Amino acid sequence: MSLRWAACWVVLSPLLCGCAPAPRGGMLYPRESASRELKSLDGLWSFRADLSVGRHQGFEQQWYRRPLRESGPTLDMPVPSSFNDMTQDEQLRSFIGWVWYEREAVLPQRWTQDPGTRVVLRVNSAHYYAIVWVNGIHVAEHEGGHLPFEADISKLVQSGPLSSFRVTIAINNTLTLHTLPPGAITYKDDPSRYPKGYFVQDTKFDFFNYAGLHRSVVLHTTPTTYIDDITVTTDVDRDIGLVNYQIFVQGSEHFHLEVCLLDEDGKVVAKGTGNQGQLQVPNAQLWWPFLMHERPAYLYSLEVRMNAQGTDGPVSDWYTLPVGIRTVSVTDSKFLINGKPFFFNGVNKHEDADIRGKGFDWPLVMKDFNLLRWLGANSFRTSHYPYAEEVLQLCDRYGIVLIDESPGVGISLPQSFDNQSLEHHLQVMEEMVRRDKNHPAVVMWSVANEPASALKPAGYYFKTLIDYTKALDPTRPVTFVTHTRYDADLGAPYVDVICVNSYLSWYNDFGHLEVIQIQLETQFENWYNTYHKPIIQSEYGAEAITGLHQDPPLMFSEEYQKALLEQYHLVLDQKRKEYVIGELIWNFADFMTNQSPTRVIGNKKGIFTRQRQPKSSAFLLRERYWRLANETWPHRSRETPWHLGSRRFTF
Ligand code: GCB
Repeated sequence: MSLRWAACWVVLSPLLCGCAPAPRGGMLYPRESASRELKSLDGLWSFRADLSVGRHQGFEQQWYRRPLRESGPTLDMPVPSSFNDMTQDEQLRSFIGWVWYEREAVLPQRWTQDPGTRVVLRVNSAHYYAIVWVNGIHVAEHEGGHLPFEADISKLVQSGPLSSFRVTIAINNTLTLHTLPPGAITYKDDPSRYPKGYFVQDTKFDFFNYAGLHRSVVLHTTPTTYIDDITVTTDVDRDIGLVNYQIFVQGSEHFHLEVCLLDEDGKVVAKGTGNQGQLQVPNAQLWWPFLMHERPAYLYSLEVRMNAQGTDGPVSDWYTLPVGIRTVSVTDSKFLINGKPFFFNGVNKHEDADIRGKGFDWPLVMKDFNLLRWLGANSFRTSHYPYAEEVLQLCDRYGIVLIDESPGVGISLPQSFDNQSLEHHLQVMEEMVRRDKNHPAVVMWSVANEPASALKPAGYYFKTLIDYTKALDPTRPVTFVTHTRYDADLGAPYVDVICVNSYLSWYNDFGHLEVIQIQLETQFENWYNTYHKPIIQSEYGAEAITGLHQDPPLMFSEEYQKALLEQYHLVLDQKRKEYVIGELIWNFADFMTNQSPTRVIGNKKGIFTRQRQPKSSAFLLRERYWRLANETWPHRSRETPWHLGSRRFTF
C-alpha cells in the first residue's frame, strides 16, 4: 500500500480492515411460521452524512451513544433506498465516507419476556461497510454491500427487558483495491487546481456507486433451539424426482427433525426424518424455465419441523422452503436443464431506478418481471452483484433462469489480485452460495465480470476462486464473464461455460456495422476452437437515446442500436446451431453511471429507458425471443401464463 493509500485508509475508513468475521451459520430468508415472527423496520430513518474533513467525527463524538438528533441536524431518509438522489444536495449525491442511519424499534412484549425466543436483527443490504449498534452497544459489522448479515440481539433486549430500542447503522461507501467491487481514492493535491484535501473515488466499473440501506432491515424471531440452515439439491432418476436435504440445527444437540414435501395442491408427496436424507417423488413435476414447457416453474414446498428439549421445556420450530426439482449440466457445446438443451434468451440487468437508486422497490420489481415476460426473455444475469432475495424468489416462481453474479466487477489492478483480495472474494462467494444455493432458478455462478484476466496472477486467482465455489456447490457450473482475448485469458481454462462480452461497432470500429458479422464469427470460432466449451454472448449492445432517430443509422440513434443488434443476431442464429448457448443483451434498461464525456446522464444501452419505456430495439428483441421460443420448444402452450401455482409462498 502506498503512503498515499495508507493515508486515505486512515482518514476515511479506519475500521475497514477486512476484519468482518467469516460467515457463520445459516442465512435462511426470514419467513413467518408457527414458530417465527417478523417485524419490518422499513420506513423513515434519521440520517446524517459525516461531512467532517476526515469523515470521522461520528466515531470521535460517538454518535451511536445517544439519539442522532442530539448530536446535530438529521434528515428523514427512506429505507430501503439509496441516499444519493433523495435531496437536491450535490454534496450528498456524491458523498464518500460514513453516513449514519438511526431509528427506534418497538418490541412485542413476548419477544422480550420469553427466554425461549431468539430475537435477530437482519440487514439485507448495506452498501458498503456497515457497523450496527443497539442502544449504543456494538452488535454487528459487515463488509460487502449486496449480501445480508444478522445479529442475535436476544440478550440485549431481554435484559431489562426493553420495550423499544434504538438501532444505529453507520455505513461507509469507500471502495479500496481490496473491496468488491474495487475502487480507489485519489487525492488531488495541486493547490492551483484543487481545494485543500480534495479527493475523488475512482472505480473501474460502469454504474453509479449508490449507497445506503438498499434492502429491508427486519427483526425476526426463532426459538432458542432452531433450524439454522437447510441445503437442498435435486436430481432426477427416470420419472422419480430426488430431493436431497441437509439441515443444521443450533441451540441443542438433542432434537428430532421431520421433513415433508408438499406439491402445489398441498398434498404430501414424500416424508423423511433426521438431519439429512433423500426424498423420492414418483412422477415428479420438474422445474422448467419459462417458455420451455407448458408447466414451467413448478415448486414443491419442503416443510421442516424440529422438536427439541430446550432448557425450559419442549421447543418446536417450523420452516418452509420452496423446492424446484431440476438438473443442470454442461457438455462441450450445450447447457442442459433436465437433460434438454437450454438457450439463454435473456438480458443483463441492474438494480437501478430514478430517485430510489439501488433501493428495493416492489412496483419496480414487478414491472421488470412483467417486461421480461412481454419480451419473452427466459433468463438474466445479476450483473454485477447479487440481487435482492425477493428477485430470486420471483425467478423461481416464474421460471426465469439466473446466472448469479458476485460483486467482482472492475478487478483490474494487480493489487486487486493479491491474497487479501482473494481471501475476501472467497468469503463473498461463501456468503453468496449460502444465501442463494436453494434457488432452482440459479443455474450458474459467475464469480466476476471483466477482470483483467490476462494479468499474471489471474490464473491462480481464478483457479482458486472457481475451485472453491465448486467445493461450496458441486451441483452448479461456474464461470466468470470475460472481455480478454481468447489467447491471453488466464482464467478461462477453469470455467465451465465461456461467457464473452463484446461491443463490436461500438467501442471498436465504431459506426461500422458492416464489420460485425466477420468479427463476431472470428470471436466465436477462436474461443470454441481453443476451449471446446459452450459459449454465451454475455453482453452486446449499443447506446440509444430514446427518441433520437437517424436513417441511415448513426450512433446513439434508436436505429443504430437496432441495426447493431440485428447484425449480431445473424451470426448468433448460425452459432446457436453449434455451440453458442445464449445471448444476453446489454442492457435491459438505461442506468445511472458516474459522469463522463461518454455517458449522457448514465448508460443508455438499455432496450428500455430508465423509466421502463421500450425503445425500438425492445420490439426487435420481443419478436426474436418469442420466435426462438416457439421454434425451439414448440410443444409448450403458446400463451404460457406466468405460473401462479406457488401462491403458497408469501413475500
Ligand atoms: C461492459 C461492462 C458493463 C458496461 C458495458 C458498457 O463491458 O461489463 O458493466 O456497462 O460494458 O456499456 O460499456
